[in-house]
Amino acid sequence: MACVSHIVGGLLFLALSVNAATPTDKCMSMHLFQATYDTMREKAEEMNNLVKQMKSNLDQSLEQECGHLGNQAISYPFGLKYCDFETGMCGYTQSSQDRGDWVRQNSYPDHTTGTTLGYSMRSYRSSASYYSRLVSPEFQPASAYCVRFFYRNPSTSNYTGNFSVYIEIVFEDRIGYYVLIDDIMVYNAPCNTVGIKAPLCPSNSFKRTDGNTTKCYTLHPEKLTWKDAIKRCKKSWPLASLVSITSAAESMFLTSLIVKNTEMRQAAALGIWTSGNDIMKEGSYTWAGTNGDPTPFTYSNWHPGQPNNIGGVQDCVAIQYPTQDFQWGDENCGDAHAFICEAEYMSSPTLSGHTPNIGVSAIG
Ligand SMILES: [Ca+2]
Ligand SMILES: [Ca+2]
Ligand SMILES: [Ca+2]
Repeated sequence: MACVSHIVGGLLFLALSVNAATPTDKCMSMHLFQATYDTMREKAEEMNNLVKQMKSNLDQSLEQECGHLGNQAISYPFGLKYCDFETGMCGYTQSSQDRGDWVRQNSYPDHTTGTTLGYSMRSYRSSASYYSRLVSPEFQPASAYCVRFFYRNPSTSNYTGNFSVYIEIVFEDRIGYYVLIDDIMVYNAPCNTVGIKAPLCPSNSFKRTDGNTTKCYTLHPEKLTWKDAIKRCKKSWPLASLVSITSAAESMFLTSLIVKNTEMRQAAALGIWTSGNDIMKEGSYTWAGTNGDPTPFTYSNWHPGQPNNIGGVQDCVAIQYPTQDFQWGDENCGDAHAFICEAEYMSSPTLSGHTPNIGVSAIG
């Protein structure tokens, strides 16, 4: 009670003193309060940056001493350094001179999984007056580099400004809204190198051409969770993903592959992961897709009664029911199943937005 009286008294005193003060006194105290507020805010920001810097240093030492955080030291061709930001920052850091900060987040869908199961880097909401920069680690010296990454500005309003990328490599947001960065690929070779511009399908893959599009598929009887299966697909080619089945013809092609493979045929009784999911919105199914842009279903082959979202936790689509045309069911994304990966050849020899050594592909 004494405390409440004190607060009430304090408030009364404040009100009285403001009423009684001359305009000059009033302005002095308001300036004083403004200065205190600014100092405290600055301290809070400094503290926040310090904690993030410490976390980033920890990530870096972990990476140097315990291997690549994102992909457990996978060796890619062409000296590719790939970061999917799933388990760390792979040595990317926030510039200490900047006011705005980048954070590893999953409140917006990422590019790796096309869902909020995956992580991407989100810039601070910076403006033309200050920077928000994400800086790469040093790369091996090379005569040419190819840099490929995905970015999206999730704002629905019409913000203006610049989003610049320098060869050092610095991601600098001055748009006035968040920018998400994900799946950064830096190759020690020009972007038009065969195998960088488009995937070299693994020797054990199966090719299918439909119009201008050629895809290659690989069969994986080993059982992984849905997200780990996507990450496994990306080991062969960062733009590969779990299979998206967009037509009856593609479904039949996959069925023909499964029935010829004993392990896959047996795995189908429990389920074979596709990229289909309703993680973002219950009952609204999309393919994660090889371009990371979720695509709504235009074709489906559900088993009668499926999807039934049993227990409220079935958000990922599996090929099941081998005796009934390999119809689909929804399963718990955390369960481990066999899976099929897919990679798409680029149909056009020139990628839009590409200059010889810097490749930029946009999502969103
Ligand atoms: Ca990611
Ligand atoms: Ca569901
Ligand atoms: Ca189900």
